[in-house]
Amino acid sequence: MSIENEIEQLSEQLESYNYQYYVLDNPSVPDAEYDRVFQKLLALETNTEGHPLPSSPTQKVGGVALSKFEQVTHEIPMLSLDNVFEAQALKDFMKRAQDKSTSAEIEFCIEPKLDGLAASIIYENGVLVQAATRGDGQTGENVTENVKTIKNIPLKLRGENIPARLEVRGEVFMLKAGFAKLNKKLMDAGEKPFVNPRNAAAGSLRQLDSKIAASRPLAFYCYAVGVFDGELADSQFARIEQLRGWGLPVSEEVKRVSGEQACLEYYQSITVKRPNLAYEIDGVVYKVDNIALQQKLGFVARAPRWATAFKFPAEEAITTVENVEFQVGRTGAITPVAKLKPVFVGGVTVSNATLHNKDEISRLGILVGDSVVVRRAGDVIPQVARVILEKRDAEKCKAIVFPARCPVCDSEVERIEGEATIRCSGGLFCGAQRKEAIKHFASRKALDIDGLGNKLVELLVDHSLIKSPAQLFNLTATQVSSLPRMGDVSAKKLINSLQLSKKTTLARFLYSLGIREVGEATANNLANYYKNIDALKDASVENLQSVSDVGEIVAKHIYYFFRQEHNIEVVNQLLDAGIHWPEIKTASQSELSLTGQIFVITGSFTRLTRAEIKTALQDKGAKVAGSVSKKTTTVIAGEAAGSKLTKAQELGIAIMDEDALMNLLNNL
Ligand code: D41
Repeated sequence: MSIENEIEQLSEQLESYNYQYYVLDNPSVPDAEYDRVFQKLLALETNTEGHPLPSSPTQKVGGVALSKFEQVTHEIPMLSLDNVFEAQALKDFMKRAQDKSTSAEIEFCIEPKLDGLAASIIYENGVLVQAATRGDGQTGENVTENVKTIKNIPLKLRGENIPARLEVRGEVFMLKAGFAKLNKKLMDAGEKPFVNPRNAAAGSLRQLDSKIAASRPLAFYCYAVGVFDGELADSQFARIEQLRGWGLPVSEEVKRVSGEQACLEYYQSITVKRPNLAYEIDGVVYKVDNIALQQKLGFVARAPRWATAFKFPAEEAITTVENVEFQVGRTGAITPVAKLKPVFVGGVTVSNATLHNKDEISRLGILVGDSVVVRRAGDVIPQVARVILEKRDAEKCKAIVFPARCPVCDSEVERIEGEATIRCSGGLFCGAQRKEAIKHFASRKALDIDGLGNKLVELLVDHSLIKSPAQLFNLTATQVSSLPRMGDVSAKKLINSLQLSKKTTLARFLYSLGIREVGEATANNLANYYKNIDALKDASVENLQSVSDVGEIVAKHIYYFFRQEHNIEVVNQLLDAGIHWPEIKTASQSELSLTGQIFVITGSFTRLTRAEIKTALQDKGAKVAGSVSKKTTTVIAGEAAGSKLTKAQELGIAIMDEDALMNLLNNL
């Protein structure tokens, strides 16, 4: 085969891979195979006898750097699009179109309004020869080199009956995910991030260095035809389908419908879909579908009378920060909330916006009194997008001061180093955390109060029957049966299970207190280590860290918890209510025969769970670690043990299977 033929064949192969991947979104070969063919083609093209085809896929990676963009005059001006903001204005538009038609109900082609920038691409004999921005509609900039690098734009069209000359028009935009990644990359490199995907798309398309443009996650969807030489279908929708057939990218959301009702339904359904779309849209475009009717309608000024955009309500608005308050969440996290001068944005009046945490506040550099841009996208909580520094009146602005005590219960606020969030340390005591704390207290792994589910806890708190877990034990059957949907029988049952739940274990009790980061396993370890609550209460941060699995952060949470007067009060109230547990006996030296040994458990077991094995070993004084090191004494290896077993073998550490373990435990 000649070099030319081979180049042609490989180019076609890669084009087909690109089409499957970027247009059909259905990759046909692994990336490695693509790379292999790509490298092979590149080698042939750079060979002295070879030349790249004008539409070669190797052209898609960029390389040419320009000193400026050439001007391009559009052969047919690129019109603009009228906007409407209300359903009534849309109905008027449709009525005007309907009045020019003889058919009973005219059809509309509906497209999502992509939020990017308009561009024109010209194909000659199916090969991409020029791309330009819309500019002012008459002249734009020649961005051919950059557009060629956009992944879903074919350099060569496929299929039948391709017009000898074809200008497609559409929107260049950036996928939401790509935008987020790009901004992270820019910030990591100490550069300024883009404000939104549209600016990012515009900035990327106008890069003079096409290598940079190639690295930007741009995409393109067609929505119109400009110049063409040949036959095209007679409706907007059918033309879009034609373009799709030639391998050009078209939004999946383009639909054809009849009548006003269906048009409004589309708007509703796309509003719901909007947050889940991979790209930003800022409205819906309605186009009279029939081309003959389009021509009859003509255009006014620079916009066609046969198309209009129904824009979503603005998602950004400017207002001022009047104050910053601190909200306590159900888990104790304290969130700064900007109190705003009410402003209409995204279809609703907004007077609060979350500021998330300290890091976000520093990122924004926001002060009380600042003018800010508020953003509300879809149903998400309104956010402060940025501060308008030009509008800052330094005299009237105040720094945001974080509270030292919980605004709800006045407990001390916990600040963990390296964590942006601050938290109320009130736990069971804090009103904001009340419901969650009681739900947790009653849950299966805590006091396991039968019949006291989440719904009932909410009812009890909402009807002011209880404020704290301790008050559960003062409830009477009469009080409980007065609640909606509670009969005498279930009320009595609840009182009975409350009674039964008082007999528990120290581990369950510790877990039920809801100390941060103290889960079931840690509670178990603490109970086994301290044996009684007083010893735990008095333990230092350092001492707490000798407990298995307790590191500095957890130790600090525990220490803090027991330094809060009201937490001690809650614990005492619970003990006074009659909560008790069997004494944990202190093992004598002879029982602690595994003291000083470090075990690692790996694989799965048939007779005991891993948690049970761990407790059994710890009860005998052993430490159980999570990973194998030189310090490990023995590795207990069950079925399907993996890398830990291999490591133990490498380090020459003793290995015990399930039988040997059972032997050990039974004979200690
Ligand atoms: O998605 C869009 N942003 C979009 C823009 C679209 N789906 N269709 C459009 N159709 C037109 C006409 C009817 C004039 C061909 C447009 C635009 N124009 C447009 N975009 C920017 C200026 C004009």
